[in-house]
Amino acid sequence: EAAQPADPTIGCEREPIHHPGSIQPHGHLLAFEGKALRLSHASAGAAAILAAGLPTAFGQPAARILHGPTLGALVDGLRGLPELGQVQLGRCQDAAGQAYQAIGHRSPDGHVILELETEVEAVGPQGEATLEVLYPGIRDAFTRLGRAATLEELAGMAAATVRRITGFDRVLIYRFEENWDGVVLAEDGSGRLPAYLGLRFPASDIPAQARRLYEANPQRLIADVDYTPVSIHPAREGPPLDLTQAGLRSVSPVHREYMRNMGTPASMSVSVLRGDGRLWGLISCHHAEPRQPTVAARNICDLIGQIFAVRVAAREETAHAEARARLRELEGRLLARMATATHIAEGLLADPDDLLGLASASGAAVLADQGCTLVGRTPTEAEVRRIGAWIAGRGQEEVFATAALGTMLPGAEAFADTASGVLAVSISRLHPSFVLWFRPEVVSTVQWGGDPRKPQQPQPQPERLHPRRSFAAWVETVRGRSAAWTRSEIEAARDLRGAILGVVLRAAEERAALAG
Ligand code: BLA
Repeated sequence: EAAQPADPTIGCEREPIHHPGSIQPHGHLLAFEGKALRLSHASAGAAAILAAGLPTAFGQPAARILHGPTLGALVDGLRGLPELGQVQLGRCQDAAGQAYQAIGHRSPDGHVILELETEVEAVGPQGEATLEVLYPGIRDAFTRLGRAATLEELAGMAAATVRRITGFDRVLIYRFEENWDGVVLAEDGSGRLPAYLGLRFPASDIPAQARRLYEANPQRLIADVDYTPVSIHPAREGPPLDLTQAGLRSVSPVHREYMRNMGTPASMSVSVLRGDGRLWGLISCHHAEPRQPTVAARNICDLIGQIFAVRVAAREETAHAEARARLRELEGRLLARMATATHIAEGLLADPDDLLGLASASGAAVLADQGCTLVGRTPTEAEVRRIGAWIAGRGQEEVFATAALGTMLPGAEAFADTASGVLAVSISRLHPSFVLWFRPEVVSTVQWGGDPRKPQQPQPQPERLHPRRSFAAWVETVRGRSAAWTRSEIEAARDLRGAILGVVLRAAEERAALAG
């Protein structure tokens, strides 16, 4: 196993996984620098493909050391690489007749990197995995993904499609929550590995730097967890090569231990990105034995991941737009009443259902001009005033929203049954005045894939971090939380605030005009 920095103060997130100094053994890696593409790094054993041995080949131009009918042809491809992205440079063979798939890219630290992935005999359904053969199936998947009625159905189709193409034993659609915990939304499996559908995993299972890496590079494969890492030798001393975009990059030993604990000798994942490039989730595949899907099959999975991401984004946008349209109607009615009422509160409360409906709340309150009016299920007036004063004390927030007030305001557990969830907008720039909406506690159970309080196990080797050992479902009862406030509800509350401030301002101006 490659020696990793053994500093006990280095947490999971500090491990520099983008420059491990080694690769997985299913190929060779060469790095070149400068205009002449002089060899600057080579993985151990890469001499098998070079016209000169190491270290003689170091510093020599690519054109001189990549020889033979197929390897020589790669040089033009390397010269023409774009700034970003991997380029498939085709199939090639070394002198011994071993076949490779060649992939080139420019690394963030300015090297031209050539990866030669050992070609595998395609087994199972992916034996047919060329674009020509698979194109009808991909087209079909595209169409079906567009017709899915629910997100779960859409995710299930994506999982089944990826499994059909790759033959992995288990394919999961894994979605990140707001706090980066993850939930298995859909699953398709052969039955050889345990089912994880519906389980939740803590954020620490995929630390922040790994998530950033997966935003930058959407594909990864661990073909055999028990591999021996192959060192990358540099021509001279220097910072380690940046392997952010390299497919052969050796993976974190902590994660390899995690995979062994999970009983998954092979793992492949594809990033699902949001429109803004942030990680939405992963398509995560496992096999009960080592498995190296072909480059073509993996690229098709990458494409499926992208199609899936576009469909997810479209669904989310449509749902949001529909909800906004519905809430705008309510906003319009509330506004019309406020415009004719003597007091804003009077206008807001004329039809309590409209005020409650704006945020799908079970209770609401208007705190303004010393008055406090309550509708629906709310805490007592004294408690509502206390909540208002506490929010005012937090400073100049236009909108405040929480689904777990009890975790923020001491003593709020006492009224969890009416106000675990609070959404509030301030409606005066001068006085602490608010419209507040309340939601009751919804006691729920979360099924975790193993006890999340033990992301790291007691350590037999204290100098190394270890992932937890058990992934047996572990049920937690969650109290003190309401249903979450949606983006459309929060936006509607913000709009209402703007309208109220407009009405107040106009009224003040009118009074001033009368007085003048
Ligand atoms: C990476 N952790 C990962 C990856 C996954 C998970 C999918 C991406 C690599 C891959 O595709 O295998 C986690 N795998 C899961 C989860 C499920 C799954 C949640 O199947 C659920 C079904 N992991 C820990 C702890 C640490 C840790 C305590 O549990 C840190 C000390 C680290 N996980 C860790 C690291 C990586 C990782 C460093 C990056 C591996 C790499 O790309 O080098």
